[in-house]
Amino acid sequence: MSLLEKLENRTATVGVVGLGYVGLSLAIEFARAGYKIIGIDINDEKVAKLNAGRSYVMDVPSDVVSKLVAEGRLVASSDYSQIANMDSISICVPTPLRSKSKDPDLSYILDAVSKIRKHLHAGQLVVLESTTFPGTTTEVIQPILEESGLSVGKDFYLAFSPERVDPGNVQFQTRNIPKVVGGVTEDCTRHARTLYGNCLDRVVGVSSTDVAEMVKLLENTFRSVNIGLVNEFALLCNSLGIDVWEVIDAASTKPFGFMPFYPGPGLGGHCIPVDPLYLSWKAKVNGFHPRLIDVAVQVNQDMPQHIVRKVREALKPLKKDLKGSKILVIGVAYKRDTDDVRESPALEIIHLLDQEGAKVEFSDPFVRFLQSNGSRLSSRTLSEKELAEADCVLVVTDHTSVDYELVARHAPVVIDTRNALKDFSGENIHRL
Ligand code: SAJ
Repeated sequence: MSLLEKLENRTATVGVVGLGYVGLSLAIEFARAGYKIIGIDINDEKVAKLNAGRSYVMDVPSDVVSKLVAEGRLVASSDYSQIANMDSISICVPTPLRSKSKDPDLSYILDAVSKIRKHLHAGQLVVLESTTFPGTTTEVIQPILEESGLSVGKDFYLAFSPERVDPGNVQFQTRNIPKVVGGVTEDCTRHARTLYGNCLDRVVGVSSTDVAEMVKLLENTFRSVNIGLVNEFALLCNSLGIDVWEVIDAASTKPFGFMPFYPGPGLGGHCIPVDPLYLSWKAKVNGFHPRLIDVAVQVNQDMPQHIVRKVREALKPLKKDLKGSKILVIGVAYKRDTDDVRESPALEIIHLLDQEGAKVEFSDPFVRFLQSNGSRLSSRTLSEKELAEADCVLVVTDHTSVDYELVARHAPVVIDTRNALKDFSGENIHRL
């Protein structure tokens, strides 16, 4: 039986490499569609948890995992030789930035693909899902896999399909988020579309892996640039004494041609601050300077410094300077109602305040501890006492569960970077 037939009749054994919030969610959808799943991860703890029927991903319930494991439909391993038993392999490993140069870090992809190559055989489909710059699939992955002596489009099939998982989003989950798929050849696209089409509500085929890689980068660069625009708009409104939040709310009444974005203390998360830099890196390598992308990244990266300036300004009437002042930061996660602090602007803001000699504490219902400048801060319980003892309170993340009325009443000065205190007024409240 051909690979295409096995993919069509769901007798294929499907592999997922990288069992994080993307890979595990995808593995569950493949299993639900009837395929037998082998998951590969280098983290033995994750492998053990999954084989014990337990999930570690917020959007994947443990009872779903335990049922599939009990039925023998889902097995996890850290042994890459299992690749030989798979008919298709979807790669869902991280694509961060190098810490110093801020250039793309493909080390996770290269590690996974070089291990896959050792066990690759004719009749397999490989799909890369990790967000990356256009050209990665054909210029980086394909040559490594063809070192096996196998040829793409003839012996094995290769495609790119960007992940669009939005952790915590209850409306859009892996199954009902349209999936873009682009293959190296038409036959590659056909094989990938057959697999994903059997599992997900909608598959969108595109003409190449480059287009598929670029689609995801456009999606997230669109957000980065629009957030940069609205952050600059906030600074402009600030200088004109205009309430930017009121302007955005009123502009949002336009039923077409406008999409609201909101200013904030900066850009966090592992997608939006990263993806545009993958794109601009590739552009520059090809001699194109994407000015708009880079300027937006800079505006967003400068927001923490702007926030620290606002704290300094707010302390002046109290005859206080940052040095020695006690600052209470409310919310350190990168966005509301999540415990994820990756790239959170709060980390940069706390670092800058530390450098100015301020004494910084934080309170976040989702985050218990924070490493800052070598010391470990623990989340304070929000109380009248905590608020009153601070010289300045800084709302960085607008978690919905926080009692903002308490903050408005008892904070001597509060700088609200998220309009979380929109229902309250007072001389002590300073908005972005
Ligand atoms: N942010 C603003 N103003 C805004 C929107 C976001 O300052 O108007 C900030 C957030 O506070 C956060 C950062 O930008 O610090 C990123 O926020 P995000 O809402 O873009 O959330 P992410 O990072 O979880 O982005 C993911 C992306 N999903 C994928 O890459 C698969 C993105 O494409 C989604 O649009 C986004 O989730 C989403 O809509 O939730």
